[in-house]
Amino acid sequence: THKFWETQPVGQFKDIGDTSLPEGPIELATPLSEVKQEPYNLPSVYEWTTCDMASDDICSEVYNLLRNNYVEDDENMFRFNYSKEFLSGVPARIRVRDEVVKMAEINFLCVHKKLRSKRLAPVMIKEVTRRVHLENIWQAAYTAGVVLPTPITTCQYWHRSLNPKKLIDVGFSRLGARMTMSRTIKLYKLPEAPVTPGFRKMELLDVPAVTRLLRNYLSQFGVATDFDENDVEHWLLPREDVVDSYLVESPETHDVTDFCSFYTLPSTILGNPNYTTLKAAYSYYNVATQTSFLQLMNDALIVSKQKGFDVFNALDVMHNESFLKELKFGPGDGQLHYYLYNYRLRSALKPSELGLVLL
Ligand code: YNC
Ligand code: MG
Repeated sequence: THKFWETQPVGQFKDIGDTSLPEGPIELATPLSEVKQEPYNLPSVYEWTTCDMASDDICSEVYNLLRNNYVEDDENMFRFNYSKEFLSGVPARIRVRDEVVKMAEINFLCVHKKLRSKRLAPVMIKEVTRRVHLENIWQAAYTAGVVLPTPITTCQYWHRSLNPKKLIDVGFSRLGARMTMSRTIKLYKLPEAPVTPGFRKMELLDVPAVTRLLRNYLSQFGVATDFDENDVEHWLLPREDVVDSYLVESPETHDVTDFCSFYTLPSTILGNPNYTTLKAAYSYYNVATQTSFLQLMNDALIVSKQKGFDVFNALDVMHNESFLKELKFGPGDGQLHYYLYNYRLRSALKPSELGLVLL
C-alpha cells in the first residue's frame, strides 16, 4: 500500500482498466488565493530554505547533497553525479494526445541517507506541489526507479559499451561467455570519425531548423515534449559536459535533415581503487529523415567515443528500439517508470509511444 500516494491526484492502481474515467486533469485548478499560503510543517529542528542556485556556495551545497545521497544502482556500485549545470528548473510544456499542458518536471528528490524512512519525502512532495501551484501550474511529469501509482509507461535502459575494458574492470559489465578481453574490445570498436556526409555539431543558427525537425517527429507520440525554439536553445544547444547535439546538413541543399543528441551524466564509482568516475552519455532526442537511423546513431556513438565516454545509454522510448540491438546495446537491469501528476491517461502507453526524456 501507498499511504501517501493514495491521497494524491494520480492514477490509482484500483482504477486500472476502468475506461469510464475521463482522460485529463484529476483535480481542477483552484484560484491562487485558495492555495495554502504557508509552507507545510517540518519536524522540529528542520526548516525550509529556498536555494538560490545563482549563488556558487548554495549550488555547491545542493550539488554535494546529491553527489553523496542521490540515486544508486541496485547493487550500490555507482551513484549519479549530476553536474551543477543540471540543477536549475524551468517550466515545461508536455503534449498529452491533442492537449498541450504546462507542467513542472520534478527531479532531484533527495533525502540525506541518515534521514531516510522518516516520511520526509511526502512532506517535500506536498511542499513542492504547493509551490508549483503558486506558479499556477497544476500538472507535473517525473520518473522514478520505484513503482508508484501509476506509471504511464515503464521503460528499460540499454547500454552500449564504448570502453569495455574499463566497464568490466569496474563491474559495470561482465566478460561474455566464451569471450576474451581482446575479442570484446574488437567487438565494440568504432570508426575514428562519423561517416555521414554533412554530419556536424549543432550551432545557434540551427535552432529554427532543429525545432521544425523535432516538432514534426514528436507529433506522432501519445505523450511528448512540446518544444519551441526557446526550449531547443535551452535544452539542446551544445554545452560542454552537459549536452551534445549533432545534425546532418545536406551537402547539396544545405537543409538540416537529421539530428541526434545526448547528455552527459557521470556516475561516481563507489569503492573501486582504480577508478572514481564512469563517464556516461545518455541518448536524448534523435530524428532521422534522410540518413538511416542506424547510421545516424552509429555516428552519435562514434562522437561520444571520441569525447571519452565509457558507455552510451538509451531508453527504449520513441523509435530507439530499431537501433538498440543492431548497434550492440545490451539491456540493463532496472526499469524507469514515467508518471504524470494530476493527469489521468485512459490506458498506459508503450515505451515506443513516449516522446519524452527527462534528465
Ligand atoms: C520517489 N522516487 O512510495 P507511500 S526520482 C516519489 N518518487 O510513499 P520516506 C517516492 N515518491 O508509498 P525516503 C519515491 N521514493 O507510502 C519513495 N517515494 O505512499 C514515496 N533516495 O517516504 C514512497 N531520488 O520519506 C512512500 O522515504 C514515501 O526517506 C516514503 O525518501 C524517499 O527525483 C527518497 O532515489 C526518494 O533520497 C527521497 O529514498 C529517498 O526513502 C532518496 O519515508 C535516493 O515516499 C535518491 C532517489 C528519487 C529520484 C525523482 C522524481 C521525484 C518525483 C516526486 C513526485 C513529484 C510529484 C509532483 C509534484 C508537483 C505537482 C504539481 C503540480
Ligand atoms: Mg524520510
